[in-house]
Order: sequence, then C-alpha cells, then structure tokens
Amino acid sequence: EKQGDATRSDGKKVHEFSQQEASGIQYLLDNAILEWTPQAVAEFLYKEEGLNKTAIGIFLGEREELHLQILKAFVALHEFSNLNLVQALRQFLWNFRLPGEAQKIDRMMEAFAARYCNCNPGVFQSTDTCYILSFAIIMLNTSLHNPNVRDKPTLERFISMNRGINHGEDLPSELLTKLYDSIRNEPFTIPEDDGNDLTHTFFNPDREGWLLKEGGRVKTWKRRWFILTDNCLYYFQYTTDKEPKGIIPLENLCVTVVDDPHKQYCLELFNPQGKKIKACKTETDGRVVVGKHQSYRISASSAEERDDWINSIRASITKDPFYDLVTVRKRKMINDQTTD
Ligand code: 4IP
Repeated sequence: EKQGDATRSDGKKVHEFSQQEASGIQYLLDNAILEWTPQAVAEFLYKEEGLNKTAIGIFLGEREELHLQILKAFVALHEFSNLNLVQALRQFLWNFRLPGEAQKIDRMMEAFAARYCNCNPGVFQSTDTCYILSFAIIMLNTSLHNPNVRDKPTLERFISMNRGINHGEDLPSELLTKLYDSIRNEPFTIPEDDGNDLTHTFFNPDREGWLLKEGGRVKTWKRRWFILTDNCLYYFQYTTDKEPKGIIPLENLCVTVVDDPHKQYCLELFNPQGKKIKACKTETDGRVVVGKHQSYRISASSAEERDDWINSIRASITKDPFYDLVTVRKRKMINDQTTD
C-alpha cells in the first residue's frame, strides 16, 4: 500500500538513509527519488518506516532555510490537540533522536513548543513557557530514571523549580502534578537507544578522591586529592586545603586509558590537537603560574576506579547543552516582560 510513494521505487536507496548518514536524504533528492519540497520531505521522514532516527534528528536540525521549512512541516504533521505536554513530548521524541548540538536542539524544541501551543491555545501564556517546561520535563525524566542521579526530585521540588515560568506566574499545580506523575510512572522511550542519549546523560558527574599525578617537567609522582566539578579538575595536597595546588580546565581535552611502565591503572588527559594543556598551578612560594604539562598522567588504585574517573571526566567534558538553552530562554522571557 506504500507503493505510491516516490521513494519506494528503490528499497536499496531508502536503505542508504537508514545507514546513519544524514546526507542519505541528499542522495535520494539528487537522484530524484524524492520530490524536493518541504512537505514531501517532511512526510517521507515522518511516515517512512525503518529510517535511522539519529539521521532524521541531525537532518531536521540543520540551519538552512529549506531545512527550517521541512522541520516546520514535519512538526505540523504531529497532532497534539488535547494531549498534555508529556504525552505530546512522548510522541515527538519518538519520531527522531534529539541531536547533540545546542542550536539544533533549540530549533527543534522551539518548533515543537510553537506547534503544541497552536494545538492547545490557552494552556500556556507563550511558546517560551512551553519551551522551558518541556526542558524541565526532559530533565525530570533523567533525574528520575537515570541510576547515576542519586538525588531524585520530589513533586514539591518539581513544582517549586517551575515557579514563575508562565511569564512571572505559576502554572496550575494540578497540571504539574499530572506531568510529574506521568514521567515518574513511565520514562520517555528513546529511539536507537545506546544508553548515550542526551535525555539520559544529563546528570551531575562530580567526583573526588585520592589519585597519583605525575609532574610536568620533573616526572615525580605525587599523591593528590582530586575534585572534579564545574568542568574543571582541581588537585590539592590535603583534603582540607582551601587552595588547590593546581586547576585543569577540561574544555577541549580528551581522556583515555594509558599504559605506564611504572604505575598501574593510568589515565591520561591530553589536548587532541597536540597542544600544551592550559592549566594553572601554585608554586611552593605561593605564586600562581601556568602549568607546564603537555599531558597529565594520573594513576588510580584499581582499574575500576580509573574507569569511573574516566567516565566522570568524559561526562563533564561532554557539554550538556540543556542548561544554557533554558537560561537564555528564561532571560528572554524576563526581558519581554520588562519591555511590555
Ligand atoms: C614537581 O616535582 C611536582 O610533581 C609537581 O606536582 C609538579 O607540578 C611539578 O611539575 C614537578 O616538578 P617535585 O615536587 O619533585 O619537584 P604538585 O604541584 O602536585 O606538587 P604540577 O604542574 O604537576 O602541579 P613542573 O611541570 O612544575 O615541573
């Protein structure tokens, strides 16, 4: 019954798009298998079975005008009338996988919020409120269902976290309770779930503990108390020290397991471009100077501990785009209110 669609003429070519490649759709278009109109492409992405949902997410998030139109048409194919926000999000987030890039997420969630408000006038004062609450729900989903998050938010906390998001006013607590219960009873189902989805990885990667660190120029090993927080690695001589001996900003760094002839269970922090690592350290006389490490070699006391650190450092380096998006949107809402 699907034979009528332009794409079905060559199953192999459709298959190309299922192979991860976002450019697969370009292939279908270039070979005139698919009509190049926003509506036709959107319907293809929405209805065609077996497409790679990660590729759909990447494709729909592109910035070019035509892609924006396709995204709009794609979102318009969703019927959200009389659904609560969680029900609508379940539908929406099942049809593609949210890409990792902040600007793409922003465009897709903006389109979603606009469509939801269109289908359900009067529920929210504006698209911004719907957008912010959608993120709050995605974060709630992670907090409640990711085993790495120990501190599970209660309903009261969820309600208080969302105070004032309806342009300074509170949303009805019956609504927030319903959304909270729905997420608590059933997490979002993520397509092509490899355990690495944004809606899962949102958790606090902080960690602290004793590790051995090799010196920069002089290769001595020192036992140091390490704290991972705010995308930085701090090390101290004693756990009670107020000032760290060194601070390593993790931005743009990579971390990996490494074999060392002298120490077991080593990990290494390095700059993938081969550049020296930008870090600072305090000299014995108290002066703060730039670190001299080309890379940092660090030894843990077991393979398990080493891997835990590597995972936490990786989670910390992988910038979570959600925070910034929501902050920007909340600021915009406040500005809109004051200029009204
Ligand atoms: C020192 O060796 C320590 O290993 C320092 O570590 C290290 O600084 C120095 O590296 C290295 O020369 P000695 O104490 O044997 O002199 P810590 O600061 O933890 O005491 P880093 O930069 O690793 O903190 P250089 O690169 O400053 O020489």
